[in-house]
Amino acid sequence: MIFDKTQVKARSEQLALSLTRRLGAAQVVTDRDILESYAKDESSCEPCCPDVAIRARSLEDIVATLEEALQLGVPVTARAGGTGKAGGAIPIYGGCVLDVSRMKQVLEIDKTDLVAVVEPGVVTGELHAQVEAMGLFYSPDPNSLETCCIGGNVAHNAGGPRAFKYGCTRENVLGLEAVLMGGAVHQVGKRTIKGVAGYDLTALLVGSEGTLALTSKAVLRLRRKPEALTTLLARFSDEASATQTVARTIEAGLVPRVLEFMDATVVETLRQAGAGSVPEDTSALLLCEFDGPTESAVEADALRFADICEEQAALDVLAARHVGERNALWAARRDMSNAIKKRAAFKVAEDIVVPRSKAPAMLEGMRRIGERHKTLVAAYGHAGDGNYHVNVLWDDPQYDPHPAVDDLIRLVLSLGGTITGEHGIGVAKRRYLPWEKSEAHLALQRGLKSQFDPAGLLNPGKIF
Ligand code: LAC
Ligand code: ZN
Repeated sequence: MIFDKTQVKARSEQLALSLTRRLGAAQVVTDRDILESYAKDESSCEPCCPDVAIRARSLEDIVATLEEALQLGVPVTARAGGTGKAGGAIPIYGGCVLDVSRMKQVLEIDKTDLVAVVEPGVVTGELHAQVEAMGLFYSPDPNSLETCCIGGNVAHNAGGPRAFKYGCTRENVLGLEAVLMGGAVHQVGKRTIKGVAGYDLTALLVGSEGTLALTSKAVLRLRRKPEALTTLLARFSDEASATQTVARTIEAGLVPRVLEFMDATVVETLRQAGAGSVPEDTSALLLCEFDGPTESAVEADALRFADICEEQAALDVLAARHVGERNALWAARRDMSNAIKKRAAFKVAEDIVVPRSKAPAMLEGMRRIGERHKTLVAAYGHAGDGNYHVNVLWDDPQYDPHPAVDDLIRLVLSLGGTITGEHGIGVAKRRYLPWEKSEAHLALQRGLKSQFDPAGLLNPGKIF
């Protein structure tokens, strides 16, 4: 559905008036300067300013906003941390941004049921700290964990390095309180591990990018906090040895919680960030972590991993000697997306996935694409999952990166992969969705969208 921005603006003024009456002026933002702060996320997609923003503090505020917005025909884009990488939180037709970042309560942490019930504005890293202080563990760890929120993690099915062992957000959400456009509230899913009562709408809503329903509460799966942890850094003089090591590690039945790959350009970026001393002859790195109940179990896994690295001609395997070293490594890795941005004037960041067995072919193909299109290409990411963040970097303002990115996407699909592993489609990857999914399949997906949101007002212009 396409919206006329002038009409949307006029209707949004009505919405601001009616919600000022219902919620009070403090929660309704119409000041242009503040609205600008809702115009973009952490993608390179074109910003667009909303006409009004509502700062929700409760379920009732979300319900009121969605009731009035449906009545008046105003598009609503939900926003929590605003850290998305595909433009999902950008209100591309204007209208209303529903900001849930003030809904920050952790409502419940249950040590027996191993669940946490949280509001959508809870910052993921803050939830980690809170549950870890109780000996518990919430595993999803998107790299923006210090600023991203559970609401956005749910909307995008956020991943992160630990997804290799523990799954992405979807594998760790048991249930949701979800609000439909128009304000109907549904309790979706369960608070038990098992449960097959009806269709699995939790799985559908997680990753639906705010286009089907909005999250007002999430029931999250907790685990016991692993007592032991070891962090290893393996250096390789070529990429193929690193990807072979990933394959052999999995075949050996090892389950590191993290298995991250960095290519030579990324290694150089890491070096510039001052994260440990990485010698110049390094063409690829694997960052690997094992966690478990005891030091001895973790040590045995680490030794087995080191053997595999040696068999694949690793230059060396270093264990982080102390917490400071581990933290420095992770700080640099977590900031990699920003650090790479500084390597060139412009960048496009892709989030592709290939079957793990196809990683060598993907990296080789990626290099050829870089040469053919005369651009620097850097890859890093969650090698255990076959999920690589491939960055196309260039300096010339006249350079058009699309042919290179198009070739990359063709390569990924030819290898049986998928166009996005954890960042979502948003606006950034809409162009490529029909390359991966048939028209008939997209029609089925659009049918789901119109079942949930017949008026097409929830986050319009995203995904399709
Ligand atoms: C990362 C983000 C970009 O893994 O997903 O760094
Ligand atoms: Zn990532």
